[in-house]
Amino acid sequence: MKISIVQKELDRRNLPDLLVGPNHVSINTKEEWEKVGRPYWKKVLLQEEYGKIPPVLNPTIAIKKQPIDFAGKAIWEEVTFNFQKGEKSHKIPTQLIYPTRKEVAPFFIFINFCKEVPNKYLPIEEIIDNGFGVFTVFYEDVTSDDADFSNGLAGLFQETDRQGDDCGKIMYWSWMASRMMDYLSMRREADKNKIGVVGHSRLGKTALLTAALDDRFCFVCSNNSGCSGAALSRGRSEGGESVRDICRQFPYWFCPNYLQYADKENEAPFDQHCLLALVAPRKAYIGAALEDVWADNLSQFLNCVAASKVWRLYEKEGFEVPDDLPKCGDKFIDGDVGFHLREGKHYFSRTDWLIYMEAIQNAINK
Ligand code: GTR
Repeated sequence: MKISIVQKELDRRNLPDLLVGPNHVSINTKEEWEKVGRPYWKKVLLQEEYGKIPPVLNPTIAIKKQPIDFAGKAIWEEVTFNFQKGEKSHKIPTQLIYPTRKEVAPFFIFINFCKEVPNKYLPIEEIIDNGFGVFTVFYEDVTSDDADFSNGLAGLFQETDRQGDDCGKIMYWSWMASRMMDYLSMRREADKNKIGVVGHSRLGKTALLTAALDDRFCFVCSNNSGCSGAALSRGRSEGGESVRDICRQFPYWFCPNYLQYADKENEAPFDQHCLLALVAPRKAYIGAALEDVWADNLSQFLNCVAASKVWRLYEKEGFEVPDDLPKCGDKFIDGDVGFHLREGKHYFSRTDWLIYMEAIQNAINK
């Protein structure tokens, strides 16, 4: 891959070297990556940005069949998870929808902003018509999107005021996606080697974190995730969200340790390529929108290039891209890392869904 223009832009970012582990040890093979590099970057990101992973709880499950809908094309079940910890418990309803005409289907685990089915971000018919199933949860049923850690899952785990590497809300949403994976991988309707995680915006950050931590997910689609998601923080583009901006408005998404990097992203021992690289050698698709300046398209694109170093340890290309900076209409989905830049604003649109499904189908059929 010839990447001189792109490389120049990337060099300007001065990123921490992914292939240098603790005590300056260099990482040269996929075995060294798995033994040293991967655990090291995971530890850094948990300690400094997202917080510790809450321990696994095994829920009890209740299933309520919904009437066959969507022109008879889909079966729909409400699956309620009941988590119990000591005296406390919390119930989370999720929706499982899969094609009637297929015995097993590839699946999206979708952490969503909306509760109803279908909804503006969840085009059930397009998903079913493309042969996929979807297992979705409304994120605030997991825990609220604010600084209150006494409700939902957070209320089960966080007993005192948060400090240090106590996790933020993104980690709770992500934890739930992994519990949905526990369940879905036992269902015969799901092809368990073809389950991915998808989310938009703050939930695109959540999706990326989920796939980074849980290698049962064979792909991730991180839509318009921007700062603290797919976008590199160092050298951000004009108008892009900074670590200071996000920590001021949404400190509760992260662990308290992250706040020290406001205006100091250049001093952080990590950048967001460390997160994306943890997905290797699986598939990662990053979606951007032209008018979504806040999510910093160039920094999301450059991350795809930077993180590909780790895919190459697996003798995979990672991101396959011509030597040019991204422009509207670009759709690079042939590699293990994909990126598209569509027209329009910050949104999870049909266009994004169709591109992700095309990318995944191509990968599955290769
Ligand atoms: C913005 C936030 C972004 C993005 C977005 C969203 O206000 O600054 O990082 O996550 O919200 O989740 O809708």
